[in-house]
Order: sequence, then structure tokens, then C-alpha cells
Amino acid sequence: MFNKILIANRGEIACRIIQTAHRMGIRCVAVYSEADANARHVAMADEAFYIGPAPSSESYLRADKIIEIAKESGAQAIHPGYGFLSENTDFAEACEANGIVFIGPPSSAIAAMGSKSAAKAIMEDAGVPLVPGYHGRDQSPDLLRAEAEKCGFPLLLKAVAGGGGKGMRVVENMAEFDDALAAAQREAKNAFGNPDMLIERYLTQPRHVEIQVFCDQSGNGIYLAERDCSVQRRHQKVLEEAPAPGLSEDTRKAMGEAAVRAAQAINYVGAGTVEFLYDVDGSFFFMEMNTRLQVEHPVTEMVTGQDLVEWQLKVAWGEPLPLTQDQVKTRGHAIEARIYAEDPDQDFLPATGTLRYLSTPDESAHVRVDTGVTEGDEISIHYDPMIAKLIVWDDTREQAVNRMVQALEHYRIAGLKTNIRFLHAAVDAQPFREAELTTNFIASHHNLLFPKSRLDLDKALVLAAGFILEQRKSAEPVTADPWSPFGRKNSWRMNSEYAQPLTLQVGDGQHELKILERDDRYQVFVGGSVYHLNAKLNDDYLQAVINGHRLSVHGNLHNEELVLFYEGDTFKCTVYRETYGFEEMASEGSLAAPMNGSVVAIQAKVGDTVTAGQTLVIMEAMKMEHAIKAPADGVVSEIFYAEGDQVAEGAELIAIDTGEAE
Ligand code: MV4
Repeated sequence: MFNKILIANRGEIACRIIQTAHRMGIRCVAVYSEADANARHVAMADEAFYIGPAPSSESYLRADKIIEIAKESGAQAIHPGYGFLSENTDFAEACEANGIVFIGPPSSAIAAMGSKSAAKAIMEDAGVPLVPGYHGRDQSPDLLRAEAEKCGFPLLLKAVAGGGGKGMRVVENMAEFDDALAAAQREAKNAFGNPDMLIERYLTQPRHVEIQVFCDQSGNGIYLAERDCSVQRRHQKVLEEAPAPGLSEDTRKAMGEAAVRAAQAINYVGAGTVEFLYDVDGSFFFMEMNTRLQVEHPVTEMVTGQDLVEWQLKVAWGEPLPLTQDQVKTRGHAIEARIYAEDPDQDFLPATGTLRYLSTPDESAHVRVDTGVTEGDEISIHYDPMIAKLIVWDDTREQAVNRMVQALEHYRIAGLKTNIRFLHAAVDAQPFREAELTTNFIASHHNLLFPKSRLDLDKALVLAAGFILEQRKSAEPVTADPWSPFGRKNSWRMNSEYAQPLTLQVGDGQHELKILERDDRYQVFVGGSVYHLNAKLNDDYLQAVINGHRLSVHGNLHNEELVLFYEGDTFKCTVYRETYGFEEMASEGSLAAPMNGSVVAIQAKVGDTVTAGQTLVIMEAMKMEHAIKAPADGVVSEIFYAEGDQVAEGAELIAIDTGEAE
């Protein structure tokens, strides 16, 4: 077996490959761009080499540099992951020319699938079912028109050089054909430099079902079940699962065997995927073949119990396939959801930013998280905005769906927009639960996928208030004197109940709250209502009882921004500083910093006798000076900060012994 490999990729797939290689005792060399110096894949690898600036074209696509580094570091093989150089025939050839094993198929197999019409011709010869239509070289308009008549309507014009849904056009009848053809040819010429078209009967309600195939270097090939990837958005997969719901054993076997024939027809080696369009009547047709390990491979791993990266390494080393076709068994059901940094409310615009707060579900036999990022990492414009793949497994599809709903509720991110809530709604939607899977799923269930908030606004505001107040309390330092009335419990304040105003901004609206506080019990006045709140904050976890309704949320309060996480939904609000302020708190005699700021002057020493109302500390915050005054007569027992120190909002600045023991 190899003792050292190079991973020519980044993100979750680089981490995924390193994990298996390490388990097999193989050393890993990573490469990284300027943006990825502190990335997880770099930290996980045994060594890592810088390859260039952030743009892929100057880093992860630099075949020449990567091969140099492989040679220099003594890596015997290169795993390309997916994307980047994974389906680049020149790179596969360059590896070979430099005596490095390319962990993937021969370049000839990659090339064979590059043209749609050539691929269809190969598949036809191999007896793989094709959508009825025309994929010949002759592109004369008269012939294409005749082929269109033969095919029938609606039909689909596809660019021979296209892929991933680019350059397709539906034609409803012969009257539309000439114009549609001319337009499609123009588009294809512009996009791919090749105007050639193929014609297919258009399937209106297809599903995307793909077969995982594996071949060794001796020409043996098997299939490892199928995946249903029908839930897509603009040809981007969103949810994937294995097995495909409702597929008969006969169809599964026929599709699997067709896929193996497809792979063997191009002398395939390693992991590949043959994609089929699956029609409502159970018929299926070759769509394309992907000559790499795919993003969604984990669902196959979960149902087969196999590690496909381990298989890739074994096959690349020259070993036979680990299992025969008869030994491949599937168990239960797996679903994968792709978590993206994007804003579903803005037509899924990719989002960038820092993962300020990141909390993932516990991993187990039922839940798997494949990710390349950790809290504090940045999602930049340079690469794919996928944050993670969340994969669940259970005995039945129904249970797996429930697992996914729960796992998404435990996936919490603050700092940037994500599609978590959208995924939660999609998986929880009745049509998904009923496995009504077609490629139109998202478009036809838009209303279900953008649901109303799960929390009513008043309750959300009350929880927000509880979180903010509890976090402020816990932020205050413990005073040296555990009996001090100005200690962390704020017992002094507790003894003189006072209504604290708190203004929360939600979207464009401002909500003014008044809060009465007594220990961990609060009365929160919102609009015309009063809510009795019990709140206990443990780190990021708030357990609350609101008017007898016990509920809990997680949250993250950063500067003025609070994000609460509740049942897969988030509630965001901003704290308005001006209003709770200093004025009221100071007049009440709080010794806590009213806001983040710096200590300008300390006007007392330890041991000084002070009188109520005397100024003890002057703070500057938000470009204004604030006096912190003694709440009562007493003796200064401790001063926690020095002039010039930065202090956090809520921090106790000074302790006074008032002689009133509790
Ligand atoms: C089709 C089709 C219907 N009929 N071909 C889209 C991507 C490209 N690889 C092939 N695609 C399709 N080809 C025929 N004859 C519908 C699609 C299609 C689709 C396929 C799989 C997953 C999602 C899709 C979304 C829109 C259209």
C-alpha cells in the first residue's frame, strides 16, 4: 500500500480523504492557497505546502506546482477529490508521466465521457438504455428536423459539449423547432465553442437516480447500490439519499448492471457514477457518467458499510475490489443534506463571512458530519460555499427523515446566512416525507419551503431578553469577597427591583421591553402583555419557562447581535444600547460597566470611605464619558480595573462594602 499520498484539494473532501488515509497508516501531504493557511485540511495533514494566491486558477488548479510538490515530498499518488483537477485529462496524464499514481480512472476514460454524443454512442453499443432521440454527427437542419419528427414532442435540445444542465432547450412542437434550434446552437457556440446538438424525448417528471460503480485494474466491476439526487436547485444537488425510494429490486439490478456495462465499456478503474433519468413508469435512461468520487458518496457508505476512499486507495494500489457483487449488501436508509453559506430569501445568493458561532450535532452511528471548517473560519468568495454535509442513517426512510430533522436542529451557525432552515423545511415537508421526489420538487413546493417562523414574536423577544440579561450576569466577575452584596449575583440590585428598559431591533421594527428582575426570575413587559420568565443560561443554552411553557433555545450574543436557535429556525435581533442605559443604571447605583468601553479615571482607592452618589469611576464608551457612582455609603473593598483598561459591558468595576451582611 502507498505510504504517502498528496491530496490536491481543500475543504471537506480533503479532510475526508486524510481521515481514511490516516486510518490506513498512510501519510498525507496537503496543499493550500493563501486563503487556507489555517484551514482544517492543512491542520489534519502530516505536512502541507503553500501553492499560491486564493483564486483556484492560481492555486488548486496549478497542476504543474502540485506535481512538483508530490515529487519533492515523496508522495506516491495524488488524490484529486472532486472538482478542481479531478476530471482533467491533462492532469491525469501528467501524473502518469511523472511516475505518480492518479487516484482515479485512466485519462482515456475521463475523455470518453467528455462529449455527450460520443458518450451516448458508447453507451448504445454497451446496451445501456438511452432516451429515444438523435445523437449523430450530421447536424444539417433538414436531418435534425426529420429526427425531431421521429422523436416526437415535447423534445429537448441538448448541447453535445454541454453538461450540468447548460445549453438545454425544451421544444413543444414542430412550429417552434427552427427558432429553438437556431437559438440553442448560438448559445452552445458561445458557451462551449461547439454548436452541435442532440435531440431527446423530453421527460417531464423525471427523477435523478445514479449508480455508484467501482472497477479494479483487472477489469472487474461492481455496483454499490444507487442514490436518489432528485431534489436539486438549478442543477445543484440539495438532498441525496440511498436507496432510491420505490425502486423495485428488478429495476435496481437492471440499472446497476447497465451502469457496470457503461463503466466497463470505457475500461474504467476506480470510483465512478453513472447518472440515469428515472421515469414514473420505472424506465430509466443513461444521462451522464461522472469519473470521480462524488460529493454525495457518504450515503452509499452509510447503507453499504463500506469506506469508498479506502476502496479507491486499494484499487489505485492494484488490489482487487474488496467485495464481489454478491457480497454487497445494503442496510437501512441514509440521507445527506448539503449545508451552504447562502441566503434562501435572496434567491440563494451565496453568502460570505466568518463562522462566528458553530455548533454541530453529536456524531454517532446515526449522524455523520463531513466538513472542512471550524468555528472562526471564513467562508470566502474564492471557493464553493458548502459548509458541510450532514448525513444521517436509520433502519427506515421515515426514521432517517426524523433523524435529519433533529440533526438540522442541532446544527447552529451564526455569523453568516445558511440554508439550514430551508433544508429543515424541505426534509420536514409532507411531499418529501412521502418521497414525492422529482427534479421539480423545490420549484413546485416553494410555499412549504419558506415557512412562517416557528416562534411567535413575543415569545422570541422574551427569550432574547432572558438570554441577554442572563449572559450579562454571567459576564460579571466574581468579587474577591464572596459575601459582598456587589458580587456576581448582583444581590444588591436584586433587592431593589427596578424596571429595566431593553429595546430590541428585529428587521426594521423596534420593540421596547421593560423588565423587572429578581434573581433568575423576570417579568417582561412587551406591548400590552406581561410574561413571567424563568431563565437559566448555561454557556450557550438557555432553559426558560414563559408563563408556564417550558422551552429551551441555544443562542449566540456577539457585540449587539443576538441569534437564537429554535427547532431549526433562527431568530435574530440587535440590542439597542442607548436605551438601557447608563442613566437609569447609574442612578440606581450599579457598579457594572454600562457598555463596552474603557476606564478613563478611577477616583477612589481601596479602603476609601465613600458616600452614596459619589463618582467612583469614569468610563468612556461610544465616544461619551459616563460616571459610575456609589450606590450606597460604604468602604471600597476592591477595584477590578486600572485606568486605560478595556472593560466588557456588564463587568463589575469596583466593590463596596456597605456593612450590610446578607
Ligand atoms: C433531461 C431531462 C428531461 N428529459 N433529459 C439536467 C442536467 C443534465 N445532465 C440533464 N438534465 C436533464 N435532462 C431529458 N431527455 C431533465 C433534466 C433535468 C434534470 C435532470 C436531473 C436532475 C435535475 C434536473 C433538473 C432539470 C432538468
